Amino acid sequence: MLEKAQQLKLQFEEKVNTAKNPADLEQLRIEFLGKKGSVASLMSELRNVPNDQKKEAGQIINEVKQFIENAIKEKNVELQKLEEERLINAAEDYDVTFPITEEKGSYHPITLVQRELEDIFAAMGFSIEDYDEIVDDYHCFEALNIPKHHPARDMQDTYYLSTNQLLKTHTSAAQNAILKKYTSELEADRPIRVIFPGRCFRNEKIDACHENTFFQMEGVMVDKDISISNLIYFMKTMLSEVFQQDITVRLRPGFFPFVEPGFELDIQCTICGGKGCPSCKDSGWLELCPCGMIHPNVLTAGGLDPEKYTGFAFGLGLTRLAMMRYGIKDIRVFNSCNLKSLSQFENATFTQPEKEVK
Ligand code: FA5
Repeated sequence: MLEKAQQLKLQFEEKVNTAKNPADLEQLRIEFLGKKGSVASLMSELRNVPNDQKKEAGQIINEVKQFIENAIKEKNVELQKLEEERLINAAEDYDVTFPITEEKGSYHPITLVQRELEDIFAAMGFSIEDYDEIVDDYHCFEALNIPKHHPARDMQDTYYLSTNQLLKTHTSAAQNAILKKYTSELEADRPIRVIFPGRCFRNEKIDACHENTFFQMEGVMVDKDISISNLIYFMKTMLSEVFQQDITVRLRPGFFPFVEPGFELDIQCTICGGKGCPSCKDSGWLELCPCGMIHPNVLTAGGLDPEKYTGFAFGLGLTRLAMMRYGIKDIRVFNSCNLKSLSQFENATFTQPEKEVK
């Protein structure tokens, strides 16, 4: 046993000197100290050693094991040091006088609002899904009961690509895929509850409340007997959670081919408190969350029986919600890359009307 242990030690010493980096060393560790490694196999041979020699043989093996463990540790320190030196030598532009800054990055205000909403909806049992930004006509329009002549399909509104595809104009473009993906929920007697935030693109004239790239958050809920009351409950809960206090909203009829009936949920402008300003185009209100009961044709296109199931959908304007949430007067700030403006919201609470945020 002594001979075998010494042989193992020699074998290890030879190999450890050839290790060039931490990965080689890890290989060695596994080879010698792993569960099926050489030390373990030597240990298993202890059972063949006569009882009166077992103790001494065990000690010898343990000493070799200890030796290998220590040698690996030492070699590791040596290799790490060499690696650091290699990196320093390789960095041609390495500047030792470069100031070390403690400045931290921050989340974009839209990310903050999106995460807040995701938490609120997740607490109400909603799943969160992501969807493509490049879609086809079927998903963006046809599956949503949007007829061929509808103005939304106009080149004026939609960015078409040479591949016959288009940039998603609204998050509703994911509805069909989501309904199909979650059919199993209904089969298991559970409602479909999903939100799917995303970036949208429209060929819009840009002003204080319109961008050509903005974010929406869509949500759908489908089950037996879902009604407008469910829709209103979820909208109210969501808004009171986001703003953490009463805000004034109004619901008015709205037309979207994919819902029937459809509504526009407007929020009183929190920048001017309803008096009228450029952020709300002087109306005192901002269109925030169109919604409605999912049209039977949309349910059918999604593979669901409209005789059996009903549901609601909403398409929240996430960028506009962030404006109201943080008192940002001009939507163009969001895509401005102006870090000074964008980094001040991480710890912000709801901004009261008239409170200025530069
Ligand atoms: C839609 O996009 C529908 N897909 C919403 C919907 C979903 C209705 C489900 C019914 C059921 P609309 O075009 O109104 O609707 O846009 C929804 C929201 O996105 C608007 O209320 C607004 O808050 C925001 N939005 C729309 N266009 C812009 C834009 N150019 N810049 C910033 N936000 C915008």
